[in-house]
This record gives sequence, C-alpha cells and structure tokens, in this order.
Amino acid sequence: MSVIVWWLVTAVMVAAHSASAGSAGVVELYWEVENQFRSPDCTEGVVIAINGTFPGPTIYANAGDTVIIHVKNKLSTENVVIHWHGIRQNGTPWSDGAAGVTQCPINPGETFTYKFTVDKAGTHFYHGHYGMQRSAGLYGMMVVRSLKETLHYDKFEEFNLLLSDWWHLSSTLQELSLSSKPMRWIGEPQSLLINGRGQFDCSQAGYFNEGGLKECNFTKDDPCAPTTLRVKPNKVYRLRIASTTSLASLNLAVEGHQLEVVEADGNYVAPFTVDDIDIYSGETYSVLLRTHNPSPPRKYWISVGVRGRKPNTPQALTVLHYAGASESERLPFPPRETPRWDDYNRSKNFSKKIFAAKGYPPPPEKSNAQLFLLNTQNLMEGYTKWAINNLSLSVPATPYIGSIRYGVKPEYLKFPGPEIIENYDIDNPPVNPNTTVSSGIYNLAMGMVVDVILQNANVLEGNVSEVHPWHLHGHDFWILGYGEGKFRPGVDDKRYNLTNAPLRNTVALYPYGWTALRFVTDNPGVWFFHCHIEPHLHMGMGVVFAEGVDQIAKMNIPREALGCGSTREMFMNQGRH
Ligand SMILES: [Cu+2]
Repeated sequence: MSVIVWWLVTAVMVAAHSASAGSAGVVELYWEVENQFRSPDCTEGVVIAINGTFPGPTIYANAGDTVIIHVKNKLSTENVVIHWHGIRQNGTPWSDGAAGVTQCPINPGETFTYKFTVDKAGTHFYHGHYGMQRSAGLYGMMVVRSLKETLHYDKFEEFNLLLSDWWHLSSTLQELSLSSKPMRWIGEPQSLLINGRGQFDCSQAGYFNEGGLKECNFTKDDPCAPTTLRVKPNKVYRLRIASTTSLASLNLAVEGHQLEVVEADGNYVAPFTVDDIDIYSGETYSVLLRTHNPSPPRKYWISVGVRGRKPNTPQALTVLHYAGASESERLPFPPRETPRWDDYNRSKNFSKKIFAAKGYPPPPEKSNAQLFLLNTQNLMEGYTKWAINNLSLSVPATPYIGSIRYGVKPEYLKFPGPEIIENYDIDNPPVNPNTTVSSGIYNLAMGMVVDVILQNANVLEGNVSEVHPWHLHGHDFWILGYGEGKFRPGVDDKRYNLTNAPLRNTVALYPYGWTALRFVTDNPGVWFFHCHIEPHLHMGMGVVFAEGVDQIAKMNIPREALGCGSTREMFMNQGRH
C-alpha cells in the first residue's frame, strides 16, 4: 500500500473513532522514516522525515484509545526507534521505544509495530531514541484529547507549537565530535525552530535588530517561513507547547498577551497567569491565551529565546495575526526580548509556581527508599563524560528488558547512602574527575515508594554548573521540592510538598542545587531515567530502573523487540542444543 493510501485509511479511521464518543477507538498509522533534504532554517541540510513530513505528523487520539504505529526504517545506514514521550506504557513496556533498554533498534528495511494505550488526555510528543536522531529532526507532536475536557476554551481553537533547536552539523558528526578525544564541543544551535521552521543568520524583525542580523527574505511558501497563528478577537485559545530541543532551554512570550498555564507534561495544574513561560527539553505545557480586540486589527510577535546558556542563537519569532490585520504590514514594535539567559531566580520562580490541579492524588506520605543521584562531568581516559554517582551510562547491545525476560540478570547497582553527596564538593571542579562506564541499572521491587534526589555540581573546568532536565519513562512523578546547594537529609525532606505536588515526567535540576521527586513502582518494565539534553545523555548522563523483575520474566514480549544481541542468539538456537 502506498503512503498516500495509508494516510487516507488512517484519516478515515481517526474521523470514525472520534465520532463515536464514549467508546475507546483505535488509531493505526503506517510510517516510513527516511532522510530527506530540507531547509528548516532557510539553509539546506538533511532531516529525518516521517512519510515525507518534517516535523513528523501530529498524532491525534482520544483518552482510552489504542494507538498502533507500524514504523518502517527507510534510512539506509542507520537503525531507528521512536519513543512516545509522556505515555506511561502500562502493560506494554516493550513499546516504549528506548534502544538497548526496551527493544532492539529497527534495522534498515525492517518494520516494528508499536502498540499502546493512551490512558489519559494530555499534550505529548514523540522522538527518536537511538544515537542522536532527535537532533536530526526525528520528532513530532502527540495530542491526546479528552471527550470530557474540563478546560474552558473555544472549541477547536487550538494551536500546537513544537519547539526544537537545529545545527548545521549533521547528527552523525555531532555524535562523533562529542565522542572524540579530546571532545569537540558542538557549540550552540544555529537556529531555534517552531514547528520545524526557523531562520538562520537573519531575523523576521531584522530592521529593528541591533545585533546586526539582516532581515529575512523568505517568501510566504518557503519551508522556513514561519507558521502564522491566525486568531479572532475575544476568544480563548489553547496553545499546546512541547520542547524537543537537543540542548537549549527556552522561554516563550507573546507580545501584549498573558498566558494562563493549565497543563504540564499531560497533567492539569492549578491555573496561574504569567507574561512568559520557561520550557526545558522534554517538557510540555498547555497555556490559555485570551485574545483582545485591537482596533485596527494587528499582529503581535511570539518570541522564543534561549535560557540557561549564554545564547548564541537568535530568538525564533512567529506571528499572532488578528483577523483583518494587513497581510503585508510590518509589525509596529520590535519583538519582545525573552528574559536574560542567566536570570536563574526567574526560572526557579516559574517552576515553583506549578502545583497540581484540584482532584489529583497527593504523593504518599512516606517513601521506602531514597536514591541519591550525584550529577557530575568527568573524564574517562581522555574522553569527556557525564556521570551519575561517578558512573557513566553505557547502554548494552542486548536490551535490558530481553536479558531480564530470559533470566540473564544485569549487574544491579546498590543504592548509595547520602554520603555520596555529603562527601563531595559540589562548588568546585572534581578533585578526581576519573569515571568508569556502567550498566547504570537499579532494581526496584513492585509497590515501593521511591524518592530520587538529584544533586547538581560544578563541571570539569571553571565555575559553572548546568541545568539538567531529567525525564522518567513509564511514570509520572511528584515534584517534592527544589533547593540550593547540597541536599540535607533530615532537614530538606521535612519541607517536601506533600499536599499539592505537581505530577510531571520531566523536571529541571538547577545549577548547584538539588531536586527531589517521588514515584510509586506500579508499572513493571525497564524504564530509562535520564537528562533530556541529547549530548549529555550521549555522554552517559542517565540511569535505568528495572521495575518488577519477577513480572518482566513472565511477560509476553514480542520477539521482534528482542532480535539482537544475546536474545537473538537465544531465538536462533531454540530447539537445538
Ligand atoms: Cu544534562
């Protein structure tokens, strides 16, 4: 069947199931993943496209639906997997799409079928989780709607904004640079993209720009021309915003409008109003935007700028266009500047405004286990690495879920005590920066309440500590608190928010500080927990949780998920001894 026919079939199915309110439907998609020449920022490069589109198609489903996606790898020289970011994969851990953890990567020419239930409404996205393919543009949005939506906004008045960053260096060369000895840093992105569109070396507002950027000369139909959000006066719009950046932390502001934050990572939050939002890689938000009635009708800038790293990338700009405003008229004001990149207090204040909406369960009052994770930058025989508790993650060829299923126990790490933090000077470069590679895997029994305390520290050189947005697969967790300096057991844990802690799947760890989170082990599977900055994960910044090992051993895992490494050998030798 050709791609076009597949699409028609899919569109009809989606339409059919949306109409049958109340009963769970099936969304079935046939995807072909391949490299294509594109000019996402008006400069030609190679992207990973899905069915010929970049970013990949937006998946729409209703809460309760089953989503089936047949992914055919048409890249000629690379494997591929796709992770469904924010979907908890209850009962289907082999569909999580993390290479080496939950499945073997899909070989060129082969097809793997992901099948999972989207159990609750929310704004999500999907992306490649093999090598650094997210940086090559393998991503798209996933919107799970509720048939009983409780948010108040005008029906069908929704926009999706998928934010990403873009390098002119290919993802293959980025990987090689980061893995070289000495490490060659990839630098800051050339462009920021909104829905896959950005402008390199020019600005939509060039004639106002004191930084010397010239005015962009794209035409309306250029692939790098920004998408314009066309709005009507006196309505409430929902903006679904997701960040799949490789490196950049971002801030988004709409000139002349406030934003009411109502959803974060697929969970409703107690609504609050702000002038702009911070968004880290791996996070999603919904904000409500109330249009006013400008007379005469006009356009406003939407700006996206870099946070937390000295920006060397111009703001991404797009336009909020009121009905009736002149198509050709230039915007009358310079774009709003996003906040200073190093105003960390502003970022922390934003994070600390986020609380669960009414009706969400509070975290259990006590935990059974505390896992301290010290985040450091290290050296290993001259290679630059990131390490957790001085171990740098290296994911094996045989996916963990397969080795556990077939009784080959990985070497589980011991939970360190608080002394791992107490004995470490977080304010200075490491005294002994040497690290070793590790399986990074912890064994968690079912029914546990686990606290994770992420502790940040100084990098290898200079007085610098970076932001790390940590993302957990297979779960939402409660954010219990953030703090400055070293975590103090017996003091800081007494101040945890146990009343309206927000449920998230991604949380920021701020420079020289700590972040604490809590989750319940109620979902057997093997779950990645890692920094969502692509270069950091590539250099070892992650751990893995094997949850309910006894139950994994009884799972009916599709063989296609395990056709590599020692599990392939097991299949090949079946029936022969
Ligand atoms: Cu990081």
